[in-house]
Amino acid sequence: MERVYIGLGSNLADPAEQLRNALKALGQLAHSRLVGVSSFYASDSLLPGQPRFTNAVAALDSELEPLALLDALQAIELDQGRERHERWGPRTLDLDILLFGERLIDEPRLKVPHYHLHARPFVLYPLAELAPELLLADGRSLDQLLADCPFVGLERL
Ligand code: A4P
Ligand code: MG
Repeated sequence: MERVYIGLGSNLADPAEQLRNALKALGQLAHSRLVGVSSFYASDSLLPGQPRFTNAVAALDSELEPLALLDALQAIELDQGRERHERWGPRTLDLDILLFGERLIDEPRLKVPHYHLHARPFVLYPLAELAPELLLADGRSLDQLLADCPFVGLERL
């Protein structure tokens, strides 16, 4: 079993519903147990001209290997994308593996820690709810990252 942190993001018309559906799917993943979910946070998109995002972080204990988990997350993304496609256009559910135990992974399909982790408030603040004492493999603490990443533009829902 390894502790995995997953970043969830959506900017569809009802992003919170997207996140709730994704969390339901994560709760049903084989060989895994959903052990924590942060609050939901709203913030403007980093890409100009896009609707606001809703983001959250989930903690999962999993026996899956990293690439098997990535496959499962991409299946969830596709599933919800396809479901919503006719009504709201392209898929906008994003599931990112932020951390996978202590592992450092550098494969074409999978880089862990995810680059979203280090400077994005909509990742760091929800993560801090679940793992305030977290230490990264490079020796930095989550506290240090938070100190360099002010709670600006983030709305806790
Ligand atoms: N991949 C590599 N490492 C990982 C990992 N650790 N976890 C690969 C998940 N996937 C990983 O993913 C592209 C490829 O990354 C995958 O096929 C996988 O093999 P994707 O989901 O299609 O693309 P993405 O995640 O949308 O791309 P990217 O570059 O992460 O997008 P951005 O630039 O981060 O934009 N603003 C707010 N407020 N909140 C947001 O969540 N998100 C974006 C997404 C922009 N602005 C935002 C937010
Ligand atoms: Mg992604």
